[in-house]
Amino acid sequence: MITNRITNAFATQFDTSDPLVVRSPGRVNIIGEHTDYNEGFVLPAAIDKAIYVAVTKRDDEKLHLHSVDFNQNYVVALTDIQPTDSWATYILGVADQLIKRGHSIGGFNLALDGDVPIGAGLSSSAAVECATVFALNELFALSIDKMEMVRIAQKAEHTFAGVMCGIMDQFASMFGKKDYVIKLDCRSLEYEYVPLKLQGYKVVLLNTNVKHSLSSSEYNTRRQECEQGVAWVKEHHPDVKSLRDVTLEMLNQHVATKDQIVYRRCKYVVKENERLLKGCEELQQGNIKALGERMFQTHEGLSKDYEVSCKELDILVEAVKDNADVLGARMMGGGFGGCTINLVKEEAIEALIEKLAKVYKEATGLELTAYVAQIENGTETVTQKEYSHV
Ligand code: GAF
Repeated sequence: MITNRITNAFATQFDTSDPLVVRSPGRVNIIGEHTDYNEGFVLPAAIDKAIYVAVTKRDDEKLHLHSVDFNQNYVVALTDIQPTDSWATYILGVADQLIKRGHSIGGFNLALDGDVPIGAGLSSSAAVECATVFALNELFALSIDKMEMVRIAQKAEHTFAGVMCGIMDQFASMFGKKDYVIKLDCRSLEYEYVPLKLQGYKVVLLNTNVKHSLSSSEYNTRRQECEQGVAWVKEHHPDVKSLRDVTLEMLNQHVATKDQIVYRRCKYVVKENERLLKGCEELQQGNIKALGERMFQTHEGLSKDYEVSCKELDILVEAVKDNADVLGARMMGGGFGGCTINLVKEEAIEALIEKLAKVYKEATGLELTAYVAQIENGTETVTQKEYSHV
């Protein structure tokens, strides 16, 4: 168990026991991709793969960090925190945000472990940030509410990882609820828990096991392209603040004439918001077949218009398109690698994975990894009882 492993590693590294242990999960997103930073809607859920941190206070003003996975240490003074290109940057980013926002923290020991695959589009970085901010909030009794913790985690990603992400990943990790997806309005931050009732179908994640290096630079470029589209519409409609307020008609009139690439990006986002609202209604009505079809449409848009897919993801979606046991499939998260999310009939999962692994290997030479995702609670403290192995 990871909780045992992390507490053992903690005791070995820091020569002290009984740390506070916090678990923060990765996430899936059923539909609503690249809509969060456009003030649209998303439909994510926290899953049963999670990051764990174990923390204790130190008497000095230093941060002593240890990654169990990498078997590496990182030590820095509180006054000297800088971004790095290692796993430590997400933790340092959170500490930096806390300090900048005037929260009083001292030195601490922190061990990091977990089973969220890195680079799989399941938001391992958001999970590290959320686990860290939650743990430090407890450790130093900072009284920060959950929504503010989400903002701190998101800002850490912007400033220390350089990805100008929206709020979805950190929100889902922090606010997840067992067996529910979250319909989040990324403009007002109002949210609703919707039961994920899949009637004999399961959420299956197929990991391409690739992460193309473009992912963060292209992500930031997409954000700018959307902002450009909004700026052009705004010249004629001053009330428009984001793509949330934009219609296809506005895009046809004011953006298509200026730049076809920006037009296609914006068109995808406007349509995706519509798909999410309809797809969420369908989920609530139990019409998951219709929701599944929308997932295929989302993939088409992400691949052709938003251009954040890649050969490996397209192969996996194409391979299940005409399979009666798969209601829907699409790439998930930022893109350029990572996982596809699939709604698959429970009895058919094993055979499907076996078949796809062969197809994928033949087409790409790569191994396919598959997970059946369970929907779990968001960030929480792991009690002493849960991790004690005596
Ligand atoms: C990444 C980002 F971190 C999210 O904010 C979101 O934009 C997602 O890509 C795409 O929907 O996971």
